[in-house]
Amino acid sequence: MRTKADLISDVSILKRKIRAGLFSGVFLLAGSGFAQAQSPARTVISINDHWQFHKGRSSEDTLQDKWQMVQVPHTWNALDVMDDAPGYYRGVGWYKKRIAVNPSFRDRDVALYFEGAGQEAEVFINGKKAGSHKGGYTGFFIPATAYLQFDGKDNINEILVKVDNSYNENLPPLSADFTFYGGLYRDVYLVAADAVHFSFDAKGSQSVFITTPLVSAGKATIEVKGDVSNKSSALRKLSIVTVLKDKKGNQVSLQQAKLTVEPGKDASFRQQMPAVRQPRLWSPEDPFLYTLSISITDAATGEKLDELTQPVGFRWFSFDGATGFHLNGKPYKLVGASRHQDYKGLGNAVPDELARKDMQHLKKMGGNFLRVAHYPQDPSILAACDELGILTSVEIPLVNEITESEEFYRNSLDMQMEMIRQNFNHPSVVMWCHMNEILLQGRYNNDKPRQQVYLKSIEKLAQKMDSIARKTDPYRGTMIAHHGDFEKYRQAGLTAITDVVGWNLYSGWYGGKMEDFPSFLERHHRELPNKVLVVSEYGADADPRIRSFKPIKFDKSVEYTTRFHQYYIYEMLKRPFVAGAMIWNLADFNSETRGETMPHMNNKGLLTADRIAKDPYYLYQAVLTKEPFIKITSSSWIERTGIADSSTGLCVQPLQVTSNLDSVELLLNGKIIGKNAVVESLTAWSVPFADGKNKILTKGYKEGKWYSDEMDINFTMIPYSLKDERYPFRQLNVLLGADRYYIDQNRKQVWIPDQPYRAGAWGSLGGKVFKLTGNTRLPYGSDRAIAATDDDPLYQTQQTGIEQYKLDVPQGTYELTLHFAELQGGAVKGLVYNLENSARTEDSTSRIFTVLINDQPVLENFDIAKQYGVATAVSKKARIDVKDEKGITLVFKAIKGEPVLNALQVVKMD
Ligand code: GCB
Ligand code: CA
Repeated sequence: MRTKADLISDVSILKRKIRAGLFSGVFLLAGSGFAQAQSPARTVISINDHWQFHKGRSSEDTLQDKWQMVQVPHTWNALDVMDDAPGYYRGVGWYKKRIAVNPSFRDRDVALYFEGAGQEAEVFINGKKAGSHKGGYTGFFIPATAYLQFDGKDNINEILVKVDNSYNENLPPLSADFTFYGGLYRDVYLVAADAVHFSFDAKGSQSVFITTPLVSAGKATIEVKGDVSNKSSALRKLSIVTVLKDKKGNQVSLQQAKLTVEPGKDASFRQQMPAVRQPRLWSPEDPFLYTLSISITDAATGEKLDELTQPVGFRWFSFDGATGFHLNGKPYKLVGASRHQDYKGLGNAVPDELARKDMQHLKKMGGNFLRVAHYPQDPSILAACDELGILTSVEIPLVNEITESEEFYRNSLDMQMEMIRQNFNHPSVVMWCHMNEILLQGRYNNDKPRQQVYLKSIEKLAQKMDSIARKTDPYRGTMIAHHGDFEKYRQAGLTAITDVVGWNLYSGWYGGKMEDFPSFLERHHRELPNKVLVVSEYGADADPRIRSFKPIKFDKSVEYTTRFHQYYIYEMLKRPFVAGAMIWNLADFNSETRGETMPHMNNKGLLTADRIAKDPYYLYQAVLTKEPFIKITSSSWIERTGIADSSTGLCVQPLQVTSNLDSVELLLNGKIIGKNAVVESLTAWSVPFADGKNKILTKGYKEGKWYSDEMDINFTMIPYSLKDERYPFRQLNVLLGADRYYIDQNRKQVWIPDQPYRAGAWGSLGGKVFKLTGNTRLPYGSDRAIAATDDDPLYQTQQTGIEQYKLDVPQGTYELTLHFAELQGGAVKGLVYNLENSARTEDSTSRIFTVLINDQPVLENFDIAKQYGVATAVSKKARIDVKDEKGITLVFKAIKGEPVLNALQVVKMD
């Protein structure tokens, strides 16, 4: 991985693009998150612009140049989570801004609304503390009236926000496979309401709660509850008027109720709306939304004092241990993904447009479900799910472990209540989830009695959360997501608590083999037949730059992961008792502590971190969409390379197509290669590629129509013999000790696996593929992040004990680059997700060697670790004139230990 400076330009370009509207698709929403349509009764306006920001303990660092102008959404961790230095800033940041408040707001009740601040916030208005909030993933009001200046030239007010993302043992999340970004990373609003208004809820909701207790095809009932505040000094007689309208604006139900509120007090109301006959039901296929407008009017004058609009979707659902999930009376398999909220270059400070786009990607794939994991996300996400017809579960970040303290419990329960109240009215939500893999970070392993106490504390907390969820919201299901240790969770009592039991399963990735997956499902069904089963996570990493024709577990190739998903989804589709399949994850996301081929990233996304589809995305599109679908799976792999066959001069490589048609054909440059049956949504051909452009067309037929996909593949042929006149030798890029291809996206170069030296061609002599001793997970190479490069996979594999490298190139001038990294030695931090204990101290290997190029010593007494450190990229470039028929020979002479070579590139210069 590289350093900050390189990244800054990317981020600012992206930000500029976003501001220039490049990403703003047309997308109109009824109630898009927190913001409300303006009404004379309530003004809601963002105050995202022109904040002054600085990092540090004290706000008194007032040196002007320390403050930097930023726009909200903002995080201070957009860059430092990607650099080579371990860790990221977890501390205090200050945001300061002056706002002019409309003089007319003098008679109103004003509050600030923060959609989210990571992870704790204190808000000061004109120098006085106005409020605070704990927890990075839910919104909160800061009542502001008492602190603001409304008059004359003093109506300029200073807002100062202290935000803190330091570790706090009493605040979830404590540890997790994602980054705990700091900052004001979601929208901030100013809300000005009449003195009488729907309460500024201490739990951050709109104080209006809609339920639909009975829904059928024939009729739907609606109940509305809420809270009203009277900040005026008089007793107020009010009427609450609730109107439900369909999409065309026709009124379908109306209710009014009287409410009297004492001065300075709050009062609650509850209304039963007249039932709606023959409601148009909400479903993924037809996400029909009604709009509920609820207003407070003065009973005497009829003046409208406040008004809110909320979406209403009529649907009913149920869960069943044998038959899974049912929506509107029909069995309904939930298939979708989880989403983290960050985006390439932006951290978690992502504008609403990009959040909504994520939901469009999920919908387009055919997904009908979003697991909002591992924490509540921006309000625009659930608003988009309501609109698009994506069912959801939402959870709080109780991940891996808990702290057994009253404060931790209180913060957890507060978060849960905020989550439920803030997201209550979204028809898309069907489950509240309490925890994720809470037993992963085992504690007290050497003190069993203490461990029992810890496990009891977790069970008690889970029980409590479950009963609170049921009481607060009787119409939704509850869930906990566990990791794949069946016995552990059952014994801890955690599988008995919720309606839905989620399992995060990774057989065939972190451990075991894919075939263990169905037996786990069967075991659950046998032993917990009444518990609804969802696979709350499954997935495998696909680094979009890594391809393999011999895919193997943990090689990070897109091909392995495509096969993994094909296997998993079909095993789940076969079993009606599996209610849901939740892919981990919709998009690649940041996890600062991770190493592997793309350090700091979790590559299990169906999309890249900038939302480019990887092969498994298309596979799901074929599996899930009803309309005929056909797609060249690896359509993003445009630059290919390979070695020519000695007789034909062509290079045969597989090409995969995903489709929901029964059979499809493949044509290369207009000539039929073959017609294949599609098996479980995939099929492949061996395609004889020629040097240069190869036109690929695939097509299939259904009910009188052809469906097709096409692409051009640029193939760079490597001659079988380097002196073959048909393909004048140009360039060769070789990865040693690897069975995979690496696509360097910046330089548009493809690196191919090494071969043992073959006369007339090229290859290594002596040595063996580097494999970490005692590691059962990695097929070859190391998973350590490599410093000083973006091309980590170039350096993560090597040939150890190499004696020679020979290239039988024709005469000419060449540039030869040798890439090295010492892969072993020192302490390696473990990653708890790798289940087997990956933390280790590796024996340091000392190696000193000399490299000769055509008998000339070019690297003498080369000691990689000593000169550059372990896991650091080193490249050495040399120019060579080949004047005879002997080509290039590299000789590696051991002085101490074994010589190594990680990658090699040779380019013909003339
Ligand atoms: C899990 C965790 C999730 C991780 C995922 C992974 O089980 O719940 O937070 O990101 O595995 O990729 O390891
Ligand atoms: Ca937002």
